[in-house]
Amino acid sequence: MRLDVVTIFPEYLEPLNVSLVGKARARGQLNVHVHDLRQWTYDRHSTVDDTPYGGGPGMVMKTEPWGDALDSVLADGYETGSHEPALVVPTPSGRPFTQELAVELSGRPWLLFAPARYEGIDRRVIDEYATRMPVHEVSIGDYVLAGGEAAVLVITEAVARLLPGVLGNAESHRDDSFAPGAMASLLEGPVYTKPPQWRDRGIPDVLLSGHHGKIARWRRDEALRRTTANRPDLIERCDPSVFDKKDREM
Ligand code: 6GU
Repeated sequence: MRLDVVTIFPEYLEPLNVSLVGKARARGQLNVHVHDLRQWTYDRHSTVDDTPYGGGPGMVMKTEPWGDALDSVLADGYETGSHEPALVVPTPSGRPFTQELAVELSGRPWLLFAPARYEGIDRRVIDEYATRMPVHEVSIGDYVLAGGEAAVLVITEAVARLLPGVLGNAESHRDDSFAPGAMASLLEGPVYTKPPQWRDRGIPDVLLSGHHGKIARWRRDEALRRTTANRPDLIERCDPSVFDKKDREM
């Protein structure tokens, strides 16, 4: 998969060299290019923003740098054999980013990220590229960040770990909270590892019982308990048929 990020803060994307995404790059599973938007400004001050038409607070990112940047990055990608780009525009006004969208994006050969600072990018840029490729305007949650760069890191990590061969164990994401169908979309319960005794704390006996049926039942009870406490909306959204009699006894 090829990833391009156009940003006024290329250093903000340094974490893409680290950990899972960094390793995927080193192995050649991800081909990442970070570009400085100011490369595509031609005035003395490298201006990327201006005041909004219609008035109001803040600044709007200008059409020309974004248009020239995206054209240039697209031309380079096509020349080097990439195809079918999708444009991802992180914005608090976008559709919620979900595991389902992460799965969809992980199936594409080429993602182009356009994170904005300030009040956003002039609408004409998004409308223009939407005539040429799928555009996903996505929000990573109901809070406001100073810019979309942190969201690019979030989305990239969620997508990269779904690529074939990136996670060591292909089973690792089967039971993920939010994986389509996994544990009927319940949150995952608590986990434990050695030592069996730490300070005055042990681990639940059932996990040492070797009884796989009881362990599975315990894990599901814990998942239900945690989901009810932290995300009652997920329980509401479940098809009632996913609950069995023992669930209802909780
Ligand atoms: Cl994607 N961008 C910004 N600036 N703020 C956000 C966001 C994105 N998602 C939630 N808040």
